[in-house]
Amino acid sequence: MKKLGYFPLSLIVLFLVGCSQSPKEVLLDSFEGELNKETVDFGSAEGSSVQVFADRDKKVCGDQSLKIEYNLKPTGYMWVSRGYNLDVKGAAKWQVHPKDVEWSKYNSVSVQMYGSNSNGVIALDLKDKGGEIWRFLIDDDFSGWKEIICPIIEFFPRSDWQPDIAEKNEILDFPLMSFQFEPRIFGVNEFYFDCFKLVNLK
Ligand SMILES: [Ca+2]
Repeated sequence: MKKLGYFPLSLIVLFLVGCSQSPKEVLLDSFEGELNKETVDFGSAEGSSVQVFADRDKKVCGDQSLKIEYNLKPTGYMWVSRGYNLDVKGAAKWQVHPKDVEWSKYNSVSVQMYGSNSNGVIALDLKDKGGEIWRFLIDDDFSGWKEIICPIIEFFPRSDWQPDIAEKNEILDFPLMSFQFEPRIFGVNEFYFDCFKLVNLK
């Protein structure tokens, strides 16, 4: 009889382990290692320019952050992307592969941004499973590091441009495959980003 008593207990333990909660957040990209044209997908319209660097002085997660230096003309555009299915295959450097993320457990994206208090905006885009691009606008109204939390529900499909091959269904299809930053502040400027995470805001 005594031995039988252990059986339900072990079942309870198994049940508790099986129901253990997902991590509160998932660090997708800390921008560690080499950051260059082999590991970051970036570029600009003709006449504008953008460069990327690893910055070891300004950082929040790990040893370095992603520094973006650019010169944006009023008619120009740029992008700085990391993730999967991009033209630059080496930009697939997330710390977790998209297919291994429990996307339904998280409702927001979080990124550390080093602001320049320009009162302009930086677009943060997510590219979904079908290649459709979803946008969130970050106000650059602060100086120094700040955690920007972007509820996924507040991203909207870009109406100004989508890739030709995108499945433009206006449904955010998981898994997300890449993200990109596009400062919309003209002239010469620089920004730093670090700690690109998935989080769950209550
Ligand atoms: Ca980092």
